[in-house]
Amino acid sequence: MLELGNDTAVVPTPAAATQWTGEAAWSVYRLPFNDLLFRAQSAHRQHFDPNRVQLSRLLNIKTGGCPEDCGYCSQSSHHATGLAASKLLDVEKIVAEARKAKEGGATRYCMGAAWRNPKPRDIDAVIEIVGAVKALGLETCMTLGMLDREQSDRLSAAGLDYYNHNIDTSERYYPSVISTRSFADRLETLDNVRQSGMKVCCGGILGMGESENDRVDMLVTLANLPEPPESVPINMLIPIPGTPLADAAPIGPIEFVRIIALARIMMPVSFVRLSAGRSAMTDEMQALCFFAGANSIFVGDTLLTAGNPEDEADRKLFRRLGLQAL
Ligand code: SAM
Ligand code: DTB
Ligand code: SF4
Repeated sequence: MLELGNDTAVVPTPAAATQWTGEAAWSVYRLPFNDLLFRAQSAHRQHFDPNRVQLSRLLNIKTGGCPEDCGYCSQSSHHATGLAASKLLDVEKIVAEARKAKEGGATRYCMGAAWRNPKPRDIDAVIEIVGAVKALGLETCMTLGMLDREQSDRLSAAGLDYYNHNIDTSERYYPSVISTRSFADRLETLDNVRQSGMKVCCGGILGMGESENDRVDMLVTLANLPEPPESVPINMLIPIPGTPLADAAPIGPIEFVRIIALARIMMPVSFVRLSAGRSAMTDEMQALCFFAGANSIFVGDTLLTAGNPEDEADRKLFRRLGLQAL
């Protein structure tokens, strides 16, 4: 249970380049809500325009049939979700979708493939895709599973701007969600991506039955990476029928907003993305997330396989809140 701290003056904030301890992060997390949000909004204003939100758009370039057993995922071949598997999409189809995304205001195009890791011929194909999407003037991001150093070097040389690879939860809770790869495997790929010179997009999912401590510890791992990720997606679990987490107890909105605020305080110069799960959030909850320091979203009515708010709903929300696309 959350115990509210009542002495805000003694709550520590590590100086830049200092490692966060679990205790320090927890003592910020448990601040009275108003103090936590004030701190998060103050940190946000030091580094960002508080009324600008970066827009990314996703495309699933290879759907389903994935050999990993991630307990949340519609695309795992271990779960009977009824999703049909596809092959890698043609570059022409991807470019046509990317062009529409750009016309809709997205500045970054994120492409996901349901692979454990890319095979050599997959890398050749995605390198062609990176070049074609970049030629439209969009930033590119890909999430293709585990990468070895040679693969990440090749993607970096091809001009891929970001690589998304989430740690998903705390190291302690990770084996309750995924058994086919380890937390250490995730960190190894993140290290390869960083060493290759690409920007890192790394976050996780809330609402998988983890404790509040697990959520805070996930942020401690992210903030303590040799360099924090430039982009931190915070997903709210979209429960998928047929997966082991289909009936997970939903996370409360206040607990969700606390984690967004803590992410903003612990990684003040990173973009914090309010990612999957917005369709199940009220405008008020999203408004609180933006106030707590979220400054990026996915736009478009589909994420990879699951739904996301319609463009018109997001336009209306931005008008109501006076927000503008970055
Ligand atoms: N196969 C690649 C991998 O796992 O690294 C990339 C695709 S994977 C679908 C990208 C991320 O989406 C996952 O790491 C997870 O954080 C998020 N995600 C997947 N299914 C989700 C769900 N049902 N609800 C919320 N987030 C989800
Ligand atoms: C991330 O953290 N969230 C995005 C992106 N990275 C690739 C994916 C969300 C997937 C939501 C479930 C689905 O569409 O299947
Ligand atoms: Fe595969 Fe990624 Fe889904 Fe895990 S999250 S099952 S690795 S597509």
